[in-house]
Amino acid sequence: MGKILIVSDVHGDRSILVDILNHWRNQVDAIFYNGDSELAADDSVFDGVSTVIGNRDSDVNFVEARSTTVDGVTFFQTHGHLYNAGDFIGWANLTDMDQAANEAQAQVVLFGHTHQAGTQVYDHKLFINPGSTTLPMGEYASFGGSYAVLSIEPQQLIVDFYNRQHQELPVLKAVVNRNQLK
Ligand SMILES: [Mn+2]
Repeated sequence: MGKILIVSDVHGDRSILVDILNHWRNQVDAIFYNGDSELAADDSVFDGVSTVIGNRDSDVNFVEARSTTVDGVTFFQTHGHLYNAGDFIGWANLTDMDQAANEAQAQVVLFGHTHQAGTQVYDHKLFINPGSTTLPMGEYASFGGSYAVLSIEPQQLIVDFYNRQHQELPVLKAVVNRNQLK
């Protein structure tokens, strides 16, 4: 069973990223950071971390998107602005990311950009936005910032969300049967 840490949109708040990584590094098999760090791509905080570029990142050494397979699950990771994720009424516009995820043959899409924590199953894929650690928006902004941990189980994918104090946010928890996914 694999565990994946997912963080996004720290917007220069390097210390919370260090804190989250220190808390989880030895408990997870992979770490995804979904953009808008406003840090350098070669910052040591990103050692062993899969990163992508956000609309507020100036370092062109960040890549636009990645597809990565962990424990038999293929992930499509991108910030979201290059796929119009922010053109939405509600949580996020998923259609353009969905098309790219089809090309990557991904089962899970990881993004950020909207700063709105949540999950959705759409077109047989699980979309996960961990929210922003630092500038949360939308329905769950009152939690003060969030990140997510995905557990890969044989029959299910389980997404748990946490606040900046590493306390679980049960209202955001999602359990998805893998037979719903491609
Ligand atoms: Mn952002």
